[in-house]
Amino acid sequence: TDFEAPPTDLITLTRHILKQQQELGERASGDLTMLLVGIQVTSKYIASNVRKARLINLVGLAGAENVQGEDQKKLDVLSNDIMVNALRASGKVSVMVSEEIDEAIIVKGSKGTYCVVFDPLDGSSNIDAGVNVGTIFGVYKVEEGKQGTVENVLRPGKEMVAAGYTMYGSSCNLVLTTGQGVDGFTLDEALGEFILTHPDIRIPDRGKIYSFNEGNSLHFYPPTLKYLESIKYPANGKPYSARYIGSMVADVHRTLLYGGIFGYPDDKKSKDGKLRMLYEAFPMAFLTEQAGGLATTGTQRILDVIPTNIHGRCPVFLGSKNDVEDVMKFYAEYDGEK
Ligand code: P6P
Repeated sequence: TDFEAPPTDLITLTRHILKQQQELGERASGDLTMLLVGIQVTSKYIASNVRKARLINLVGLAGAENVQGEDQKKLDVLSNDIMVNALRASGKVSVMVSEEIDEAIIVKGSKGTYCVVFDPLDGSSNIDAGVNVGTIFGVYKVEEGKQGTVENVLRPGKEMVAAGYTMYGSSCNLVLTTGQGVDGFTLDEALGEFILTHPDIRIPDRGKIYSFNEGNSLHFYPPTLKYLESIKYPANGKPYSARYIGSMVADVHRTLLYGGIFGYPDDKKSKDGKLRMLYEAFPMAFLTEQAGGLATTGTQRILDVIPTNIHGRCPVFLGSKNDVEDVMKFYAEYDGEK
């Protein structure tokens, strides 16, 4: 018969995380598992709100009143509140940094041993147009014997123990690394479970797509301009294709799956670029490297950069190994004005 029996050995995100914990044996306390399960719940809740945003008038500017006359919450404010409350409730977190909040949140009296940095709804300026948006998060472990303070998050991205994003689009995809490769999950809304659909994501060594906002070309430094020239007018007569969604989670997700390069360079207008280190550049660089790609500022590995400010920015070029190496060559040759 052509009836296909439903799968009976579903690997849910929870099962996947538990398996990784079991593989770590005694070394794993289970705290990271509980933390990631908590983050998973926030992604499901944000997904349901993004999905119905227009229907329940959740898009648009904060401060306006909705039909019930309540203070309307912009979707990213709502997403932020969901994450802060869930992370606090997990009891595993001592420090939080959110793109939506100026100061770091030190969780009073927490015995939590993790610090979570996150952008609750990255790309939300696109949401009114129905473009994919996402949650990006990174996790540091509080160093032995230290109290949770802001210093615990002013650390290079290479010290993160986990990172991931959830993309809210035609389907809801959660992509995660705990330093043992990258795995992608798709939300089955009927089950309310993230199901493993993209095990062990590996980015191709070279792609055919470049993803830059070329509207900033007027301000680009020569290495960026020369690199773009080299793939738009290549000697082999086969230019790259341009794809730019303007929502980092969507542009990085496509880059991880299809290969190629995503860039948000520093330029004369934005001396450090636009993307934030802690909760945009570091998590995406961690994921990219874990998938076999590279992530550079142009002159140094992104994961080696040490932030001095929790909302500090850095230039980003990430994606297929060979494509990112091409960019680095143009930067290495350049000794001009920066
Ligand atoms: P631009 C969205 O606002 C965001 O922070 C990232 O998600 C995205 O990659 C970038 O900014 C887009 O910036 O200047 O190209 O609109």
